Amino acid sequence: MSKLVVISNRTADPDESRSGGLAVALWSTLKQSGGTWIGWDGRVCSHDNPEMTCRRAEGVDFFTTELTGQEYKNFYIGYANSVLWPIFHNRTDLAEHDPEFKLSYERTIRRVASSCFMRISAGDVVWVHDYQMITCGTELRKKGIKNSIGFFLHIPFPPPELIRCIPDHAWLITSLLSYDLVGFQTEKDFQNFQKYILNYTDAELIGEKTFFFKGRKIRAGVFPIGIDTGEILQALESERSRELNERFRRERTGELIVGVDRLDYSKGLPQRIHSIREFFARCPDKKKAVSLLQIAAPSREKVTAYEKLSEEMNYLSGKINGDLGDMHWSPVSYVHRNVERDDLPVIYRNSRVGLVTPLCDGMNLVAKEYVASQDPDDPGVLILSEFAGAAHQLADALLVNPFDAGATARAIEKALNMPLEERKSRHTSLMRSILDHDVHWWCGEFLNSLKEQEIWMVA
Ligand code: ADQ
Repeated sequence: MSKLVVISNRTADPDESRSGGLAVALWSTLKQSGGTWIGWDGRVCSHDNPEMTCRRAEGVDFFTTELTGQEYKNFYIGYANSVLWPIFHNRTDLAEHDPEFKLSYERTIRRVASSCFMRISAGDVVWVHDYQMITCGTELRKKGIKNSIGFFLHIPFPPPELIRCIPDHAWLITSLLSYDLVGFQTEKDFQNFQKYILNYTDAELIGEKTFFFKGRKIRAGVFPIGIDTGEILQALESERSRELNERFRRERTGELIVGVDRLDYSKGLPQRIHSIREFFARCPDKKKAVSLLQIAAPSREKVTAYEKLSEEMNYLSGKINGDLGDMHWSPVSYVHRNVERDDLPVIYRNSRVGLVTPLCDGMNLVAKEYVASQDPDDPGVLILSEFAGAAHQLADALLVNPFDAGATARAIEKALNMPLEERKSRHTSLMRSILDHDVHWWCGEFLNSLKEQEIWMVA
């Protein structure tokens, strides 16, 4: 029987609450469809021959590998997160170019692809995910895999001028043409991809979002990722949530603004603290009546830029509290850790404003989770960066430019003063979009498009 084989850098750990949009979305998907999930287990081994280990949980076969110390340093910290992530997020200034990084990326993916090869049977549908795995399709094809292989990019695809900053960019991006279907979060990402392909490769455009390259047809498509709304409603009804909700009601005074992110420079966290400071300068009467709860999950702590961001956030949150707070009130509660996933919906529901202000983001699931967690009879207001992919779908949020602290401060003021009727009508419209395009819709759309794509070879 044919199965779905998912390949991504990290797999989810079914026993652990993990932050990270890809793991959250794929776990929801695979729990429903069943299949195989291949990826890194998050550990680094002390020898040079890591093996795949197998485990079955909730109908999913997990095949995971450790990374060697060199792979961790040069593939994961190096090429994936010190070259590709910053450049794809418009931060060429943070990119570090060491030739060893690229070699390690190539070697690591070749090793992972060899392990995958043994687990793929005829008829299986293979779905590769994200920037850490771009060249996996090429490696699988080299091994003779003829199955349908799809690729989904969770992060933005930047304009060609940025891609060109990557040494040997043609090698990297041409690898995307070894897939049968390449999926993006937004139309803008697709347009950037198309511009690159038509200007820097020999591929031809032969139809709408369809390219021809070396005897094969490659389709591209836009598949904005969604959330599992059922999981959120279920979490809200649990005993644990009821207790947490009770605690919120007992202990919190005043209105809460919430931010939930991985601690990543793409998420605009320092700018968010500046906008909160600006808000209190603009609305001094709101002091003691409003505060920001910023939950920031530790992420990629071995990458220098993330270490610096962590220090900056410690400084900024301490400084605003020192400058504006008093013995009974702090403008910002900064929580630098993962929180239990099931607790997030209650935290969102108890927050009058969801402040989601990334500087650059493929989609942003927190924006959707915040809306889906609200009480429809008394919903909170979403403030959303116009630079998040989610802004293309959630036009009824208060859209802001996160670089403009004054504009964000004005949006916070507007959100806190918004009449109930307007909150309800915005919430209804946002919910409609979130329900119509949830994670199961996303997965179904992508896999149906992949299955429809007959593998078209020129004799
Ligand atoms: P991320 O950059 O990780 O995802 P996002 O889409 O917001 O960003 O997903 C983060 C997920 O982790 C959310 O489900 C959130 O609830 C959870 N999370 C965040 N902080 C947490 C914390 N402190 N404790 C517990 N859970 C936490 C990447 C891309 C995004 C894209 C997703 C999915 O960068 O643009 O939306 O993949 O494609």
